[in-house]
Amino acid sequence: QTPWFPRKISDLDTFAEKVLEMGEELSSDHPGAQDPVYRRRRLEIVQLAKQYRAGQPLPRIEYTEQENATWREVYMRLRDMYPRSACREYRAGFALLEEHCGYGPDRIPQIEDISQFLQGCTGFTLRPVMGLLTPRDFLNSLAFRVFHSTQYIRHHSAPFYTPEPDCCHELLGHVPLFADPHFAELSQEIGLASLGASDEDIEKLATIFWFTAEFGLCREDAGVRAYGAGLLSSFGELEHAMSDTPEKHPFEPSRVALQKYPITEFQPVYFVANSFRDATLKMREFNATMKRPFQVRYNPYTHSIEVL
Ligand code: H2B
Ligand code: FE
Repeated sequence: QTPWFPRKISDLDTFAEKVLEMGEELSSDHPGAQDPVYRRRRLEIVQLAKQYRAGQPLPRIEYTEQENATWREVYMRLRDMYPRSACREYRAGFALLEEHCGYGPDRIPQIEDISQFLQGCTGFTLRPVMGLLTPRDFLNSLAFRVFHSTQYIRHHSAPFYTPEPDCCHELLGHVPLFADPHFAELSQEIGLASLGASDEDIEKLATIFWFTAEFGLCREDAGVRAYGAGLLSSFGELEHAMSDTPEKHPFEPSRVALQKYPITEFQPVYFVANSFRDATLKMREFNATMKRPFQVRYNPYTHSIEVL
């Protein structure tokens, strides 16, 4: 029996209250777990995500001086590394965001502005989210070119660490690449494959997502560069990934899908794509090998999934 999957963009509203952990509560190892002011603030922000419905403007958050200061610290440190570590498409997207969406060291940009801008680049839009979604829900939304973005920021006591996605990870790690048409296509390709997929196939696709959108490397004339958000939002791991310490293998979906990985340490293995275009074509071939008794197509005019 085929697992349920969203057919129209408003179906994504059903994910709003379904978060894996740290939705409204923090785990005990979160740097903000013992700080009541932080917890109250985070709760205030995630409540807006919980109430959000498709089609509404995204919540605007008036960030505090302390929140903007944490952003500044992360931003300055990472921005210095992008010229020699980030891939060309990332740097192009980042420059556009600086120009059009208020990216800069002084304050946290607003996801409403970013979403409007990305929509004009690739049709990608953002939705606010309370925390970690299940891999199935998260991947399903990519089929609609929708990316779920948290809006709270990590705790100020640990600006270079977060155990959960926060706005630094989303806005500095993920967002710039959604301005690139080929990366957008690669992301949607993974999303479309996840619709109604078996649990086993979801695990494979989540692993592929991990080694592309989160920790992917790509080849350029100048050498190997990063495009994964987990690298581009963490200067420690970005440095590690650029070094000769980890193993690097060519991106091959059937091989990547079976690779085990640690989630709390630097990755010992990375995969290098030749280009987003090439990775998309390889994904398409891989997806054709997955058994699913139907085909799907996204209709951008109606924002809905057609089942063939
Ligand atoms: N949820 C949220 N909110 N952000 C993510 O980046 C994310 C997620 N990543 N759920 C997913 C899981 C990813 O690690 C894969 C697909 O498992
Ligand atoms: Fe991420």
